[in-house]
Amino acid sequence: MPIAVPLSSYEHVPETKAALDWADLPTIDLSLYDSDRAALAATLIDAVRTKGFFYVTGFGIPQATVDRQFALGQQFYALPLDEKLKYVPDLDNGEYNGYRPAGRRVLANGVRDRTEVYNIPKYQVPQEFPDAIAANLDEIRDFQKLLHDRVLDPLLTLIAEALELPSDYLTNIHQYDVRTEDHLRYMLYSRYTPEEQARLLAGDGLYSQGHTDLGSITLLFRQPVAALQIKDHATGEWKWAKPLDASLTVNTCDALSFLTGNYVKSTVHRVHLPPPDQRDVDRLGLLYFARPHNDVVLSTVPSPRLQREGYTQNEFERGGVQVPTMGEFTQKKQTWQQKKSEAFRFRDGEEIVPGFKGQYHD
Ligand SMILES: O=C(O)CCC(=O)C(=O)O
Ligand SMILES: [Fe+2]
Repeated sequence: MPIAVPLSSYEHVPETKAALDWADLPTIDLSLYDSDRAALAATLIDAVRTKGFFYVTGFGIPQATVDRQFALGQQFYALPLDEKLKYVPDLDNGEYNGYRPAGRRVLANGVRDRTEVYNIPKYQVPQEFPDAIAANLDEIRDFQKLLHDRVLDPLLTLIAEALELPSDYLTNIHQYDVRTEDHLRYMLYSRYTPEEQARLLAGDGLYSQGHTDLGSITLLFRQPVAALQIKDHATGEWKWAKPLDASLTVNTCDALSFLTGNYVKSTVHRVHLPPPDQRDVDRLGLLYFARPHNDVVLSTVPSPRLQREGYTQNEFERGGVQVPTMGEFTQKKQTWQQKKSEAFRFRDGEEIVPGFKGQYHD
């Protein structure tokens, strides 16, 4: 019987004083969901068309609840490596729930990555947990459910309404009570040595290469260590995503782009070495990856708005190839992105499924 472990409260590091080129991102204030739905839907659809990243505020989850999740993540990463290694899934074959140790990727100038990932799926997926997590599992489940109820369902409803689909069209294929590939993630980017930092900065300076996420929507909790950068769809410029109080940073991803005939963009983003005043801290992230049900075929949805605007086919349909299901696409892309690499930009440009290539983005 696991013993409940008292969690120290999580201390966020101070914000950077560096003058960075911040992205100008729209905000969706979900406290207006009941009073100003149509305006919110219009702002949101424009955001996911033109920016791909946006802030969400007013979702009604107290910061203390969020900070408990950061504390749990911190507690997990404080476990001895041997203990964490007991929870590594078959990463080379696309399994991802559990622990992914650092050092599987080669970054600029041969530096090995220092990024650890721990993924916790929804309750339907069997998983073994270390005591520190098992003792707090009810709270983690409640948090996953809260994210569905307070954030994902409203956002998916707004997107469906903007596309002139039935309001529940997208929530019906993203149900909390259906087993899916959704997961909560604690992610730790440990600091690099000064010598490694210099080697990274002599190259592209990146912790992780420009990429898109594979599901429908990714939720990223406020992370005071500046590192996330996003690529502006219109100008192609990279900008820093500013940590904004009491907010989520949200991006739309591959599956939602497929489902909307590429009307919604799959946002390109990357993680850069933080500015000098935050370079020597360990950066802990808290994320939730939402994905449609595994049996959903990723074909363009019958939206009057998409039909009017001429977005009736995604890359699979245009290419006349078989349209994958979410389950097939997940397994293939996870396998592509998780393979242990011995070289920088391993497998760049490789076809993941007919009609879709795995790419790093500059
Ligand atoms: O750490 C971040 O800010 C983003 C992480 C990310 O892009 C990912 O895990 O897919
Ligand atoms: Fe990502």
